[in-house]
Amino acid sequence: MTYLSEIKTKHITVLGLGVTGLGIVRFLLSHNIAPTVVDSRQSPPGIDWLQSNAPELNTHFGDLSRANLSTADIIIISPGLSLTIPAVAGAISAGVEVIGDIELFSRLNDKPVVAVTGSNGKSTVVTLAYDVLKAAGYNVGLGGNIGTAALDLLAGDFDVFVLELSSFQLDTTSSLKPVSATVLNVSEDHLDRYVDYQAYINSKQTIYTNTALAVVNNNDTATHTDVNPQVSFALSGADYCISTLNGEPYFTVHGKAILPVSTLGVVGSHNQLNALSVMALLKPFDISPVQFADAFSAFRGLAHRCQFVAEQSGVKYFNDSKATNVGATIAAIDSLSEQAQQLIVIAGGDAKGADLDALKPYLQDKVKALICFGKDASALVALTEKGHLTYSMQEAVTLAKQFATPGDYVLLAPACASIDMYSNYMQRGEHFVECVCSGDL
Ligand code: UMA
Ligand code: ADP
Repeated sequence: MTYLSEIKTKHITVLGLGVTGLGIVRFLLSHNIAPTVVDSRQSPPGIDWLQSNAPELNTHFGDLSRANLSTADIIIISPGLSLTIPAVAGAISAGVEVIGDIELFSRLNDKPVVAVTGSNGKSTVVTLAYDVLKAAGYNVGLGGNIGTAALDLLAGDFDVFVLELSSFQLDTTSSLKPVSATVLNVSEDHLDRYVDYQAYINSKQTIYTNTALAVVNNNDTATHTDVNPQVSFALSGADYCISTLNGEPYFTVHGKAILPVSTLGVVGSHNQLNALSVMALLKPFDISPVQFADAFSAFRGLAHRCQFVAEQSGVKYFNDSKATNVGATIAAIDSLSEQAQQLIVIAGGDAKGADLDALKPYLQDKVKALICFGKDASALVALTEKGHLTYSMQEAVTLAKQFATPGDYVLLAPACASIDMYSNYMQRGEHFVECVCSGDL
């Protein structure tokens, strides 16, 4: 690790003390590097850990303009902070090198990395890829935006890393050299952080820069690249696609049927696409059809993603609280409406500046009622005459129960972030489950 000896002489500031910041601080301390730790919050999430484990470090919590960021040699910034924040932009103009944790990881790591970005499906795809690699006997490190700071993985004895990368993480990364990389899909998200949609697409595209294999979604031009070699996935007409053999649909690679789609333990065409992308991403590894089948059949999906909650009086309830943007809500409506008599959708929260109009045709054709609450509820209600405004999850679920008749599905798929009313999407999903299952309703 020669880069480590190089930075031992530098003044390093870790900016942000959440999951990422703590991962960076722990890593640096384990190599006897003592950074300055800065966070704009007076009491950042990692403060207790820091006070117990490294009280000797220089810290600044609060207003970033008073943090002397320009005096650092290197700032390692957390993804929740934009490079355009004046104090950060000022440091960059003053010549300070600003990198993210994935960049530091990439400068130090010499093991193969499978890298995944996209607006939707990232966590599902990296988890399934992890499961397949495990089934094939690899010792796998899974991290990044899915929740484990990448630097927390570096000390482990892994053969390969599977990293979920957000556009925020990609914006501060230039040395990543994945063995395979994909932009799964792109739809509007995070427009509160990017000047426009194209800037968000450009950010996602940087995952391909140094990859040995680009994996593109044939049906989404925003995922396409000139980088070669590349393979494509799509439900039909791609290198990795679905074809029918003796009347049964098969996951198919370059025209050769590999394993039945029915092997996959999760439903919905979006999950079939996710499985195809996993097969494509793992092309550089020696994975047999049996190993794919073992992992695919055991996969039950992740919590808060189109998760079945309960059946009451012939009505099924699904929690897709992780549908934090329009694209994910469309995928959920599309997938569940294949089975439901009619769908009642609960949506709302913080739309992060997104244009919600893309939902309109799906609400028209497939949805009996759209029940909304939260910051951008009015904008959602205005999309359809089937819209109803409420003021809480409890009220929304009560109304959904009134509308639902046997055979209907009630789906929480907010198309928005949860931060206007909840700590995170998990808390929102759990509240939905509580409201659905509570006896008083
Ligand atoms: N913050 C401040 N001041 C600071 C630092 C952060 O106000 O000085 C705020 C940020 O604006 C943000 C929040 O604190 O609202 C968290 O930011 P952070 O950078 O400290 O976040 P971490 O705890 O390090 O978690 C990050 C990812 N979060 C974000 O990018 C916002 C986590 O993804 C990721 O799991 C973790 O690193 C490990 O890699 C979460 C996420 O919401 C799940 N990601 C977005 C998404 O998926 O849409 C991109
Ligand atoms: P991410 O990590 O990108 O947020 P997740 O796997 O957590 O992705 O899924 C987020 C949301 O997107 C969920 O609501 C899920 O149902 C939906 N989803 C999963 N895969 C896809 C896909 N391929 N296309 C569109 N939506 C998807």
